Amino acid sequence: MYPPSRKDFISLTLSDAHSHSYNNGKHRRQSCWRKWKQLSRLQRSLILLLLALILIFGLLSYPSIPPEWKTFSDRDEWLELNDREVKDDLPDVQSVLDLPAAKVPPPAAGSHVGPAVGPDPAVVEPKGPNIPIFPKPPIKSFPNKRGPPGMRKDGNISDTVVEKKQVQEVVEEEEGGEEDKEKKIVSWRGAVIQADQATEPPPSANGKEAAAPPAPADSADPLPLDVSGRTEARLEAVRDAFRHAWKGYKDYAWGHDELKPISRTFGEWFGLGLTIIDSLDTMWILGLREEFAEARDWVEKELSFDKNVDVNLFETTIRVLGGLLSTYNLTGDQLFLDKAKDIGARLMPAFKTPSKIPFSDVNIGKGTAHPPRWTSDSTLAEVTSIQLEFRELSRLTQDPQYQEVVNEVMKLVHKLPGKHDGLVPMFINTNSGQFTHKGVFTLGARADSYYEYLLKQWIQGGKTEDDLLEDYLQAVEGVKKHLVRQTGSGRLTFVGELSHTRFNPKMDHLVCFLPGTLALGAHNGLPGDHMDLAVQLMETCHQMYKQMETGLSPEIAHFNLQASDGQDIFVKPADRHNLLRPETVESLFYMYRFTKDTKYRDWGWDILESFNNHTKVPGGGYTSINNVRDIENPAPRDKMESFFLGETLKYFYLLFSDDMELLNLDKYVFNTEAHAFPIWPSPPK
Ligand code: DMJ
Repeated sequence: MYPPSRKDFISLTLSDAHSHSYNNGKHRRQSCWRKWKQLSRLQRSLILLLLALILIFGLLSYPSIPPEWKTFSDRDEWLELNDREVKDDLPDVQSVLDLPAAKVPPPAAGSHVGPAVGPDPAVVEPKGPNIPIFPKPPIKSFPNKRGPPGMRKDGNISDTVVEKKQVQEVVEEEEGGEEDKEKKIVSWRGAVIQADQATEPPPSANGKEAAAPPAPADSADPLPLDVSGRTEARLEAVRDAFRHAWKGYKDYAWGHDELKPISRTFGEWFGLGLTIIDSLDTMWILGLREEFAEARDWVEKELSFDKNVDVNLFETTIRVLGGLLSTYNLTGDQLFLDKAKDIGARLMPAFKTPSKIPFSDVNIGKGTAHPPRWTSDSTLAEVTSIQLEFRELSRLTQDPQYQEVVNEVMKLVHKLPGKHDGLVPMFINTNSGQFTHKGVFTLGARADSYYEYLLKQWIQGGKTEDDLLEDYLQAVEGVKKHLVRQTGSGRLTFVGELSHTRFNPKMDHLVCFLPGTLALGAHNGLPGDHMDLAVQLMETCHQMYKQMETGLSPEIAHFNLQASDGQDIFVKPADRHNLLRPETVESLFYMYRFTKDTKYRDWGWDILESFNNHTKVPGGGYTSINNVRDIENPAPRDKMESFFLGETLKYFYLLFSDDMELLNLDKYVFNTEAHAFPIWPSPPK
């Protein structure tokens, strides 16, 4: 027995490599095996050891191989395949890098509304004695938002980054730092992630380009250049986001209710061009005059309410009636008031019920109304969050019928039994006028805007309607007593739910309107401890974004009351979606206006970046997503809600703007869809 010579071994290998015949191959495999057996045990051990060392070395050195040298993993190939499928369906998909440069915006200076009166810079001091003052929660950061920090600093590929071949691209500056984060482009299966041009210096003023940064209304000293430059860059980022969303809507969904940006088509809900109407005042405020003009044109020539269609009273009131009234107030254009009167009158049949509690649905063509098919109940928030709009319609038309029907609802609810320290059940029956499903209390879905509108109606009416104030103050006490808790570990304050005396530590993202509303109340002279609670809840809502891998909040969060395992927030798989909702940004706007604490702006900026990173779709539009915990594939839901343009982007803009006269909160009150109405100069008749 003797080992094969090196020459034999090489010739064996080469001949194997070139053989395509099964028999030859088989024969050679056998002779190879024979030769292997002919080796001494020592020789075989040495060869095996050598192979093992090569394998270990290979595994250890794999992460440092430059990305372009790596081969695709199965998952990479799968992603690439899926991208291809999406592209095949959508022949015009453009890389975001190929998009034409964003249009230079018209000056936003014309968007000032309301008389120029100095702002109220008062920062509300804690005054009230009632609420337990919880210690401020430590700010916990979630370091893995964009991949392991070590890898990011090294300039290595982060876990959000995939090779160019996969239509996933990264543009990253050599140097680290905050600004550089904003230059990243990552895309995934059709939804993208665009380099944020906003962090670039704003275009120089040449008449057509962006206006100079508005002077801060609350300060005699001009802001330092870098601060004002950043402000303008952030405002421009919001305009860019709006233009991108609008482009998608215009290209694929024009005149329909909502854009489906991935499939590049539209969704219809009521068939009223919801996105256009919801966006009108946002375009006005952002100074997007061209876009506003085309939308106005559509309202004038195409919008008709004379349609045999069932609409939801609440949604149509807050989005359509609210959007038209707000735009009329901002522009003075009679077209919008005429349209508002038309839809307002068509919604009135909803109030013809035995109890005067309105039905949920109205056929605006036939003039008939009905409850949902499965019940004669209406949702409490829906019947008590239409008041600002109907009252404003009465003021503008001098026709009291609108305000009478909605005031009647508030009167009924005010004296109705079944409340729990000011907290209200979620349903009310349209026949009996009584609460149903008693014993369940939440500030989330189905009840949220009841609380919001108690305060806002009181403000709208010049703070004269005492029943509204009484109900609001009682409700806040009820919230503090029954629903507010802190997590065991990070001391995060949250608002849970009560189900027949059982506390459920669950909070909808919708509840994140509450910090803003509490702050607004405190600003209007209500107890200072409302502001303390607002500050704490704002922190929690911020953490609901910050602790998620995508930097975006889930629809629902669960909180941990135990200190033991150190984790404050849990998200159930079914609750991991994000619908581009506005509530946290809305509250950040109020908190910034009343405290001038710039951390609220920075938190808002992080959220805008996350929307751009994980929900922006190439070719136009933003999409809601299914999984805020999966940075690689957040799973687009293919829907851009009208409130993303009507509310979320508007509140971003107002949050970043230094112009405190832009919808001054001492002169305007926002409806629950972010449409602004003037605070009445005198009490209602
Ligand atoms: C909007 O239509 C309104 O803000 C409403 O009050 C709640 N739902 C959406 C936004 O989340």
